[in-house]
Amino acid sequence: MSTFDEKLKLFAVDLYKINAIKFGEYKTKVGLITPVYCDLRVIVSYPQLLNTLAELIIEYIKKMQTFDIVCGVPYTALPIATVVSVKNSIPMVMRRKEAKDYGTKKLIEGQFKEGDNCLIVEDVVTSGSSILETVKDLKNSGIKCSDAIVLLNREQGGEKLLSENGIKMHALLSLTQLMQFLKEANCVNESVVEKVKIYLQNTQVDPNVLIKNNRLKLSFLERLNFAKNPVTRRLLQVMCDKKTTLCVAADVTSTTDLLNLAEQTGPHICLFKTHIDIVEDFHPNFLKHLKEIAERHNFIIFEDRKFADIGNTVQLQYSKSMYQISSWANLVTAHSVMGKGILEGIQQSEGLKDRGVFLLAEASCAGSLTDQSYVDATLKLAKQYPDLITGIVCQNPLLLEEPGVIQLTPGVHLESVGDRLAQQYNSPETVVLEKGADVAVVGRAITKSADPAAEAVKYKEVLWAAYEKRIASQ
Ligand code: 5IU
Repeated sequence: MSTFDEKLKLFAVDLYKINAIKFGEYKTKVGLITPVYCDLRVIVSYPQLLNTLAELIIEYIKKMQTFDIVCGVPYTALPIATVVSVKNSIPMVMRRKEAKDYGTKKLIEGQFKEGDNCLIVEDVVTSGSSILETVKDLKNSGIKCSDAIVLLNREQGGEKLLSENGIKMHALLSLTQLMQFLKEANCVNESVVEKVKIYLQNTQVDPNVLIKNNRLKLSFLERLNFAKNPVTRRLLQVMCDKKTTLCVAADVTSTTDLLNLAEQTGPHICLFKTHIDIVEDFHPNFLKHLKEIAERHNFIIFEDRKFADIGNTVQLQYSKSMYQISSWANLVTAHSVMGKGILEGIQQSEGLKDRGVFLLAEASCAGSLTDQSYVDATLKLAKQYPDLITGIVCQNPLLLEEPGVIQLTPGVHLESVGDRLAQQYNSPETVVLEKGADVAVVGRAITKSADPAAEAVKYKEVLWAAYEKRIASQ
């Protein structure tokens, strides 16, 4: 055994000792049961081991070309990349993962030049998708990426996916080699080694399957077949027929302005989003006019009511009062925080037969309290109501397993980055190509412009071009 391998073996045993590698039955992110679990987050509590890992990486990369900068894949690899950077005097950049604060638009922190060659640092690779997310942001900032150094290759297809995307993966350890080392050191017995081997044979992440099930790569027409909710099917059809993914946010306070806006933007939108409780001269008669315009211009009326009470109250809010939302809006929004009661309440109310709900997972404004576990729980709730849920309102590309579910993203503006009340904007291209939006919500960029119809055409066209670019790229 070379001295490098000997050092690796000692390091592997140390990882086992600090519980960074565990054996038993663990649930993976996608719900599979795995007999081996690797979690390198704990390494920050063992500075000596972090130091050893950085030394191993530095020794390994001596054989490779030189790099201008290093970047760790957030979060676990950040401290690893930091130590590599410090020990090897190679500057580091950091990719932001969390939603940006109001006003800052930077994806990559640190100083770099266009064309700098960056080495990606990662702890464990399964499918390779986390590395690709980081690479995407680096490349968008003009940084070149061709190599990733990783501690452990789980040998589940990540290397292939990465190489198909132009990234060569260099792993200090493969899972098979790790098992061998641990067996030789009497940390595990033969039956555990065998279990891991069988698990690996059965759980290869096939890049082709990943791409096939990825809604972001499918056309709206293809996705129509997957949609279980009748309003979603109609929406997808309208989007294809009119070549538009634009939802106008009609935040105006008089019925005249609202009807004028519907008339002007109607030919260019798929959804017309109202906040009926901000209209000062509301009278039920005006809804007849709105419905007539919607039919004539073939768009769907969407009341952004954001229901957030117990099911019984939501049922009353949805179908009673002077607004009687359920009798004219095919789509509404609801918060997920109250759980299934809201969805049951909407489902069981009187009103239009075809109805759909956009469930809120994330907001566009700075300082919103939603976090990843809230997003995950929202998706789980949505899955339980496939016939009712039209989509999810969010700001990041959701891995919706179901291509028949729509991602709706507000906070879109071509010129502004935000308002004085914490709203944050992205460009139409960014929301479609980077944030995963299917339908984009545009409000004041259109409603406050001198010519809302012309502005709607402009947004429709940029959004549609971005969608076509997204499904064309592989
Ligand atoms: N809206 C957001 N952000 C959100 C959610 C809803 O902006 O996270 I949830 C609504 C509010 C407004 C519209 O009706 O979308 C955006 O309007 P402007 O484009 O004018 O900011």
